[in-house]
Amino acid sequence: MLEGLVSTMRAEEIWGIRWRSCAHPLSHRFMETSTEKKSLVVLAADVYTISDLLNLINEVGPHISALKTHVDMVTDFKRDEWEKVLIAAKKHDLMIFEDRKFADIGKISQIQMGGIYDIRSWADLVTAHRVSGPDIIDGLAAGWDDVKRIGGVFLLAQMSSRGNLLTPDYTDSVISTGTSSPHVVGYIGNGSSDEEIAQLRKKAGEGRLIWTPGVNLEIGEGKLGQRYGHPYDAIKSGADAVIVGSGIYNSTNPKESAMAYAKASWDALIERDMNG
Ligand code: 5BU
Repeated sequence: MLEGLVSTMRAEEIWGIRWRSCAHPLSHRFMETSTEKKSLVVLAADVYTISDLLNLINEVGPHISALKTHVDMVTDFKRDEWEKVLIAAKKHDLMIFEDRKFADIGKISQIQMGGIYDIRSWADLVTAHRVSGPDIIDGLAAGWDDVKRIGGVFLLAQMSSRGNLLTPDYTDSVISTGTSSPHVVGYIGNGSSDEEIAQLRKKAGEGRLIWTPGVNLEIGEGKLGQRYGHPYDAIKSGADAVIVGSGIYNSTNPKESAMAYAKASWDALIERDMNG
């Protein structure tokens, strides 16, 4: 109890204006976990089987602050086996962030939160496009409501892949929707570009998280149009978490890599002025 209070105080001190400006409880949960672990790394666990997922979580769990999944990539998915992933995530105090990129109308998105994967019953956070209209967010929130859970939405405000269609005007509309919805925890930004992250932070203000994929300690072009920036630069430019996949799971030593990403991200946060 006292330990919890001390860690809350510490997160508040470290995150400063972000802590004070964000209203969604899951944004505070993320800030607490990341402060405790000194890591702003969200693991993109893009592996294909539940056992590979479990091995990866258990190896790097102490050095990451949330777990990003693509559940429809898991070839041996069974709802009861998936429970093992949930238990492993809980053991390492990781929120589960299903990168489903919902994009349909509100009512269908609500139904898609159920279905085979039943995302609403285990995901704390999901991604969504703004392209179909603002009601998608209420649809997703209704999905969680159907199972008496609370979750949060990350809207795609930018993307890391080259040639994407998320123009600055589109980003403005995303921010305006996000600002007026209590269910929007934050935005996905383009981690490969410091300038784009800085612009997004300026547009988003202080009251939402920005998480950025397209991050690798080796910057440059990735496979099939992916682009990479450095984790330190992403956080320094205004992101609150770096989403890292292959930089960790494809490395010869995932644990050491996770620690290196954690250090780069944490150092940048400490050097960033969070007093506003
Ligand atoms: P990588 O291996 O670190 O490149 O993996 C990046 C992950 O982030 C992967 O799961 C993508 O689905 C995800 N991603 C992305 O790369 N770029 C984007 O703009 C968005 C998500 Br949105």
